[in-house]
Amino acid sequence: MKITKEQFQKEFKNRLNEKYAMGVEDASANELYNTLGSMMRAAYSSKWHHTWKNYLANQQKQVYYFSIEFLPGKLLESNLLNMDWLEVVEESLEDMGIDLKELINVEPDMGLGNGGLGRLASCFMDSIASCGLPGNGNGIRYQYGLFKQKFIDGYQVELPDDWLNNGNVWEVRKDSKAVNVHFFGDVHLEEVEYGKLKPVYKNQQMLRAVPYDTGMIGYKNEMVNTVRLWSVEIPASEEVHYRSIEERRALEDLTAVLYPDDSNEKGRLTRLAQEYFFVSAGIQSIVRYFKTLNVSIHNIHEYVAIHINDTHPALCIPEFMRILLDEEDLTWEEAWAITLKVMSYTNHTIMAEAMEKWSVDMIKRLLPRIYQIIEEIDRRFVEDMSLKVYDGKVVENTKIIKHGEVHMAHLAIIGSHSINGVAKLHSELLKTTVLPDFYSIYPNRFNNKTNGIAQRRWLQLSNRSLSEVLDKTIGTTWRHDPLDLRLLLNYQDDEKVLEEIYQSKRKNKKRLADFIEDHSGIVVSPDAIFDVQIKRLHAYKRQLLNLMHIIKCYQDIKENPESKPHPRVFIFGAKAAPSYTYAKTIIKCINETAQLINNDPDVKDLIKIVFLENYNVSLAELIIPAADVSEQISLATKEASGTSNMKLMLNGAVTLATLDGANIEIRDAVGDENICTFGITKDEVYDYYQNQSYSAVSYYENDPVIRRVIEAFIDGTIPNIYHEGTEIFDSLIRYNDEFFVLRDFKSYVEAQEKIEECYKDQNHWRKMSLRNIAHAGAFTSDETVKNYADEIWHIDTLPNYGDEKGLE
Ligand code: CR1
Repeated sequence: MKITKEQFQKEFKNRLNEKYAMGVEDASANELYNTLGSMMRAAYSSKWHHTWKNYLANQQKQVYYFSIEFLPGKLLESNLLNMDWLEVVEESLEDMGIDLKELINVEPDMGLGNGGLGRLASCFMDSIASCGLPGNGNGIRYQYGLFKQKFIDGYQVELPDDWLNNGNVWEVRKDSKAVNVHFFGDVHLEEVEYGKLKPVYKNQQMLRAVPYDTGMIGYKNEMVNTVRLWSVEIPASEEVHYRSIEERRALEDLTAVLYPDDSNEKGRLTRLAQEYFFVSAGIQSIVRYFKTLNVSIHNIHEYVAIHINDTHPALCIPEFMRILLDEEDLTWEEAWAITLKVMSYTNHTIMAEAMEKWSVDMIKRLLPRIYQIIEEIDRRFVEDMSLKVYDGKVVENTKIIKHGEVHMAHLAIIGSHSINGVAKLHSELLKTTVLPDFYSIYPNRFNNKTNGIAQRRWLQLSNRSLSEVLDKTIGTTWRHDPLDLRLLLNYQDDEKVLEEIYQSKRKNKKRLADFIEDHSGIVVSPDAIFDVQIKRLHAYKRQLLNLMHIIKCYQDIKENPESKPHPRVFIFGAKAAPSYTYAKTIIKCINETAQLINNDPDVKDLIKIVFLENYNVSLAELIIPAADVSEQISLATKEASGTSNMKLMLNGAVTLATLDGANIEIRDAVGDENICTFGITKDEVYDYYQNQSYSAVSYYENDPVIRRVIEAFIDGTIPNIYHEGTEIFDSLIRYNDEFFVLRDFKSYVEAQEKIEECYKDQNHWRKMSLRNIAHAGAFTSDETVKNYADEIWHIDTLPNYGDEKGLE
């Protein structure tokens, strides 16, 4: 999609005039942003149309990625990059006296996800389009995204994220593609013709699902795929039933909010209804499209792959069965064989509380026909297993319905041909520890697909200065093929290159330091070590371990005022689920410790703590390029993969890591000498569990350093945390420190000392940093989605993709 400066400027002015009857000088940043966005959309719409026309003409097999979360962040800049418009637009706007950055600033950060899972889905969407693969997203158009976080007196306060307030230039409402979704009512099976049972419904509630499509533009390849997000409305025929505003509101609530909790939601019924709503709407629209191909429904698996991203869309399985059975008149056996070939599932966590279960009563009431189908899937599974060699215990452990609950992961596994984890260790644990019975039943279904990140957003766009150094040093091929970042290894002894990379890092640190000063009033020096932990606040991620180390450093300085550690800025970004009190307690403690340390003259600016509010994709784009140290310190076995570890490495940060999730693969890629690992291993963790031999209190009693740190929480050293400090103390000592923080404390401190030592030897540090960048190409989501495409979805690019980039 090429455009010249002259064309752009002319068209831009015309459009601004047409939209707002204004000239450039009178327009606000928002008006300019909307003008640019709508102009871009007009420009890629024909490619978008072409892309799906080509898929249709070739009867191309497509994947539909069902995810209850997508976390794209801002789209303006990445769309410009992928359209190959970025430079021309930047320069053209500048000629007109407009700074592109100001337009980027007014775009709302689209936050329809909680964290890693949603962001991964968005990286995949970018990569699928950029690799020319036929794939689409399917999700929910939440009216409110993940809450906005504010700190008041050090406490997290949640505010609504009304992101649609000023409209959304990227989406297209497709009224003609709306479908109806049914809830509640009574259902019974009637013999409509001899031997054929059909469901008959009474008193159902019908809702309208209206799709809003967003184009996913491939990187300079002229392809545009679709993410389809569904919004609820009241169908015209049903209007009479909902006369009061309250009644209407209750329905419209269905797609109003993203549940900001990965584990225990309130409003469970609404959440379950959300799950069915986007699943049913998505599958209906897939089947409707498939029918235009004029192919027998018996062959739908040759044209359609459906991916279940974590268990939230697991109802895909019974919903697809419902359509094949009730609407397409297939037999159970036929329908089941097809469903298995179509469905695949990714598990993203082994944390027990995040394993979804729904009460039988609730599913039965909300989705009576779907419940019948789940029951039948389960009945046949149990029958089948009992005929085979499996003992009763295996069957008991794997069935879908037990103790009045429906186990969604079991449904997803039984109904899919592929089950994958998101890093090598995690996939191994699924087989050996979390789901061993399923592994014994379906050994061939289990596989690994290590996560990846979109290097376009996480390097090309967010770190322009490093990108320029790379272009100058190793050429530009890395922009298409990130594995070429390896070429950088040829320059590890080149002082000039090392210096240039360092200067680019310093520039990014300066940019972040300015932001920190503007937003929190804290002054930090770009010459300090920027030590970064950015991720959701969760006990297993152990932000507490980080805080305890900071307190130790503080106590060391107080005790020994002459000590001269290298100055450090500890940077945090993290939201806690609103109902997760322990996580909120940790936020409060970090904030109060920051108050104490940042204002203590004895510290002489050797330590600063900065907890930036409202961590989101845009903030990550600012922090990551400025990081020196990447904190990946979860308890081994608990972090399925992590993806910020990959983003930070790609930007030259050195990882300080436990042997957890993808950290292990990062270590294998960069080698032991370019990463700092510490902490107990998975085997040690499981040994402790098995022998129940962990005693946190003994660390408290026997290690004076630990004792002094822990006491700071309760003895008034850190002010204003009377209750919170006690809660932390109790979690560690009374409740035996669930995530082995005290066990790993000493080795963490040692690892931190090693980091400091390496940093002080700048030449050494710069080499470590370079090697991290050079090896990060292995962690791109382009590679990850290609593996999904080949090994799970069995999809391919258009036959002529690459010559004509797949288009007419
Ligand atoms: C995991 O905790 C992983 C992402 C993406 C998260 C994290 O380690 O990188 O998924 N899981 O795979 C999650 O959000 C609900 O589960």
